[in-house]
Amino acid sequence: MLTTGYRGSIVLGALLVLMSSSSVHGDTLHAYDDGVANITLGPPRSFAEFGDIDMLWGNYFFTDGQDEFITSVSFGLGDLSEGNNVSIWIFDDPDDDADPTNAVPVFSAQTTGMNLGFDFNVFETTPTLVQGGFFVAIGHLAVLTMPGGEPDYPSPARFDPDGRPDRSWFFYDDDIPENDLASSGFVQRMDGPFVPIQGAFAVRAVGVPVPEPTTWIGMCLGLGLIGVRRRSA
Ligand SMILES: [Ca+2]
Ligand SMILES: [Ca+2]
Ligand SMILES: [Ca+2]
Repeated sequence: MLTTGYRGSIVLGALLVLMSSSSVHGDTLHAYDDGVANITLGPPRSFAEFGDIDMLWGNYFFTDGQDEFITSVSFGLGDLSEGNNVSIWIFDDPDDDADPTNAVPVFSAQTTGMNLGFDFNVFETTPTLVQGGFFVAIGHLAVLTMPGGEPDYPSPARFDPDGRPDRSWFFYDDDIPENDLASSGFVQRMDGPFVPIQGAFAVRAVGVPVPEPTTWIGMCLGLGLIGVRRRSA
């Protein structure tokens, strides 16, 4: 199910937020959306026959020249099923080929999120090492079966039709196999044949460059000298 909305009055504010957040102390903000992600995506009504649907959606990024620690993940949402539970995932891709279906989970956490319109939920991660290509994704169980009541058709994944679609992916299954994404029941890149409107998900990550080995050696030498000076004082 696709729904659209447009609020031009806050475009400028969202862009200013994007600009200010992209220059934080040399950290790298990985993002494909432009700050106005005005489309949400959830399972089509025809999927109700399968029961509740586990969803995973996210973006494939490349580190900015050297390994990075991912320190936060931010994400826009549409409407969630009851409980507002989401999971945060970081996968490192061993072959760095822009295809996350063989990527390996290196971080996951459970939290709750909200539909904040064009604003982002922010989750501080345990600093997580990624090398080259990596995939950052959000998971949510879309509850389509409600005994005794009307089915719920949430539309939790928020994306931007202006963002490059060939780095965004989504997955459906009754239980997403995070350890083997390729075996998910439904896998689609956001420029694939089953995508009615292409775009990039509103999923971002902040990466902090890992110091080069020479820098580490320099730091250790510096610390050693400090220790020597303190002992000799
Ligand atoms: Ca946009
Ligand atoms: Ca990698
Ligand atoms: Ca791969």
